[in-house]
Amino acid sequence: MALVSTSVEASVGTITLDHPAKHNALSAALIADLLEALNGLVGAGVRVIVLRASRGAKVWSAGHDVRELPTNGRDPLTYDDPLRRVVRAVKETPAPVLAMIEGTVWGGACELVMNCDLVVAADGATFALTPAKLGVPYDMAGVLNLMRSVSLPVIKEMLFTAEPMPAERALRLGLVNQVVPVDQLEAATRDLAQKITRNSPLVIALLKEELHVLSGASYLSPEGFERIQALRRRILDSADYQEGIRSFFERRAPHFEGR
Ligand code: YXS
Repeated sequence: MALVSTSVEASVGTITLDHPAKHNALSAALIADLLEALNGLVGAGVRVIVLRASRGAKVWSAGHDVRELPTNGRDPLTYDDPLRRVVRAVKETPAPVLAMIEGTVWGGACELVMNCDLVVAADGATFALTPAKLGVPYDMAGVLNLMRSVSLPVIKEMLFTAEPMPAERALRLGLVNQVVPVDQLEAATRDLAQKITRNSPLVIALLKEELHVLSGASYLSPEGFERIQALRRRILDSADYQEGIRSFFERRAPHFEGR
């Protein structure tokens, strides 16, 4: 069963996350369907892609599938992991990807949304970055993706507190482009998409790639890379990492001991 559905109307392709039983958790299976849908819409020549959840969703996406967070010491966020692949795909798709947000967005899904090209949110939406709550040693590619979306103090607050940020505040901080009443969400997203489809798709694809390449022009020494990987490895081997995941399944607050 496909965990996403797609549609095309007037050069705008729409991908709907459609696994409500698991709150659209970004499992490997859902991401495989999402990547296939993205490729299909690019092949169909759409000029804008809207990424949404089903109408009325209380949770847009619950983030990385916690059941797929390895507890055997393997790193859950390496280059070829599903979350890394889908965030790259969204950033590299020539057509702009508009995230249309209704409900709550968690963890890796927040990174996915923050790396879409534009975000239109309903006024009840929230955005939560959860590595510190779950004890997950987020990876550098992910942190870099987040750093580019808002200022350092804002991303530190979101990461250190893991608290959901309301859409209105996200708008003031530049994390989203528009916040509208939920009954105007589809019309506002469609209107924004149509304004884009009227302009040159070649130039828009070039501008998107120029912004992607130039925003990524930052230097990291090999020694700096290795040092951070060593820090992440220690956390993957820590009791806190196991505690974070166990607390989710036991539906209780985690008790981290810093070891
Ligand atoms: O018990 P069943 O089988 O019905 O399944 C439950 C949940 O286990 C499942 N579910 C998830 N399964 C895998 N991964 C998830 N992230 C996930 N979230 C939910 O969906 C079924 C219904 O969930 P339930 O009963 O909790 O629904 P609720 O309405 O009471 O609460 C909705 C949420 C979203 C508040 C709650 O499900 C929740 O807090 N989910 C986890 C949100 C979160 O912390 N996500 C971050 C995942 S880790 C991640 O993205 C990165 C690796 S990181 O952490 O580093 O950012």
